[in-house]
Amino acid sequence: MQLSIFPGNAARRSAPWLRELLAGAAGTLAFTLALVLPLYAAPPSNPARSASHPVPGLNGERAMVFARSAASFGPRPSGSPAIEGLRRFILRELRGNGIPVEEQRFTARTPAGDVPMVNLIARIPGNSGQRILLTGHYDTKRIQGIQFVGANDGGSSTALLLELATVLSKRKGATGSGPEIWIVFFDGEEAVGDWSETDSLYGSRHLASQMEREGRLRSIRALINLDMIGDRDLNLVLEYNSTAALRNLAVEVAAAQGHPDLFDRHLSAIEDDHIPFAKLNVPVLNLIDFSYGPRHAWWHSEADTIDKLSPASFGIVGNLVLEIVDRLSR
Ligand code: 1BN
Ligand code: ZN
Repeated sequence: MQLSIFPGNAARRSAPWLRELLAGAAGTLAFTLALVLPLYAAPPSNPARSASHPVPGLNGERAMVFARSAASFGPRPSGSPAIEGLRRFILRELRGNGIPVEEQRFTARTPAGDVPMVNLIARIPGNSGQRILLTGHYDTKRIQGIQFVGANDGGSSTALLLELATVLSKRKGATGSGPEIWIVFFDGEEAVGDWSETDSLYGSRHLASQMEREGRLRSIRALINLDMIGDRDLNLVLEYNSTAALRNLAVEVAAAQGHPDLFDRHLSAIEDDHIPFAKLNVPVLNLIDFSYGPRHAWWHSEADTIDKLSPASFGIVGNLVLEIVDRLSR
């Protein structure tokens, strides 16, 4: 097996930027440990694989390696050198797998002044005229006085989107039938100051208003947003702002895949990157685990580190998303 600084195709690149090298070295150590520790290296226990609708290829361990790499860049607020390093990592992974990616640059007016931001949009072709958007954020909240690395909050969405892009590009590559799949890495999900309608969701607000201007919203069959889905103690919010039909579909698919208790029983509203699209009547589904640690204490804290995540959680959410995409593509 190949040992590398970065997983996948990035390993074959030369002379990376120093920060990436340092960050990558941490990834190498972790990846090496994964190889020598049999318990860690064991395949994820993933009932979805053996359930009625197997989805070959989704690899929770690989997503875990991506999350470790993302977190190893350290705090990655919008406009920072660290988020630029992660962006280059994401671009190398996607382009190295032959997936075209657009860098959508814009300037966000924030309470701390103008901040340059970049959404990354990977496109997997489809010929039905419809689109499914799989989205998540790759920035982390700037929190003064602590080393907030956002392994789950920012890292897990980045990681699972990378894994889904890899799997979907291989699965759909041959035919290109069905909807076009966009894998969108949003910048600026986090508020710079206190969360408000104008200080949050910069990247998703930018893409939603651009698509509205261009008359492209009607082509979106669904937008599925992922956030904080790597929690080793996984349970997902039954999210109020999500479109009821998609929320019900997610619950039904989770049960069919052997996870009848994956979702909460009661509805809770969470503001996240699906909101700007929901406001424009796009069908949306927000998949988020919002009970992170005892009394949610790991959220936006120094405790949001890679040891709180598990490959099994990535496997469960990844297979759930793939099956929903399949059903919406029929
Ligand atoms: C999710 C992760 N969010 C921020 N980091 C969105 C959010 C903001 C959720 C405020 C609840 C409250
Ligand atoms: Zn956050």
